[in-house]
Amino acid sequence: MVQQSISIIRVPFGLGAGRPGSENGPESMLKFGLVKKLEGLGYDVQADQCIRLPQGIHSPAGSTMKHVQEVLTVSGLLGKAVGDAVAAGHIPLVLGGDHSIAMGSLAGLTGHYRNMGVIWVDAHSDLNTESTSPSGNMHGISLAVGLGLSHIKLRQISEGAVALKPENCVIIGARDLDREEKALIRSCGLTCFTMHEIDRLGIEKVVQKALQIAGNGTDGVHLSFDIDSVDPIEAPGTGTPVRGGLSYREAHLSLELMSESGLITSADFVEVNPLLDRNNQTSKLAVELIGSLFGSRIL
Ligand code: HAR
Ligand code: MN
Ligand code: MN
Ligand code: MN
Repeated sequence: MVQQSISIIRVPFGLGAGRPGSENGPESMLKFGLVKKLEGLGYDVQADQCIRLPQGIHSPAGSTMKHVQEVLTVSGLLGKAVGDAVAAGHIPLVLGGDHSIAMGSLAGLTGHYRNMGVIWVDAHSDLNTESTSPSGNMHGISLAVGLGLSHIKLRQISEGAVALKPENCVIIGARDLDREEKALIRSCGLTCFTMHEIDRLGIEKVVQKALQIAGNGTDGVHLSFDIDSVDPIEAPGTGTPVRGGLSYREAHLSLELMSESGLITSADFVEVNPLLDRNNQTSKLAVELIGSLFGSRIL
């Protein structure tokens, strides 16, 4: 059997979040053994790629959204790197950084996967737009950008990118939604499994349904995993923690089921903030969870 290759793409960028620290996420995940873990699972791992904001990129002051130029520049570079990884036959694994970088992943990926499904695991829905964002933080609009609901379009980030179809997009783990985000979720046609549905149905059913929706007629499924989906008891090192999240086992089981499905063709792991962490618990958890996605099992 041919050995599968994973291209790890580090994105030490945190200007899309409201507080600093997530730019240190990639180094921290690598420091706690990510490459060894993936190699131990049988993959050929490329870990040399790092997307940095070039000097001299600054957004004009006074606009409602913060650091738009910085986010778009990094996203453009990331889109190119992700597209190259897919073209080379590798699985792109993007390490954030804050969740605004998902715009770059989606832009790069949809150039190849024209009908891509997305599973967005997050305490939030990241469905604000320029006109509804309460914070001006770009990490709160990234899924809206992916769906073509923002003024910012994927095709201005990467040439040839196309908007996601809401009927193939699923959010899992939501528990902090702004008013306009709720209205959008009800009207736009995507599926949102909040913590309420997880409590009622169980995480196994929820993930199975999610895989069915994201995999239905699509040519790839991208997992965008925001570590704040996990309960802050397990993942305190993140900028916008919200209580009542996925348990340690629910988080692992979600990724184990996605792994078993064989449907996931790329992934982001974002919002790990080492500055806010306790004993590196969150970075270590992220490494473990990535392991589960790529086939690590208890027995
Ligand atoms: N909904 C809020 C906003 O748009 C909070 C976004 C929280 N940030 C994230 N995204 N970590 O998942 O500002
Ligand atoms: Mn997010
Ligand atoms: Mn979040
Ligand atoms: Mn809120």
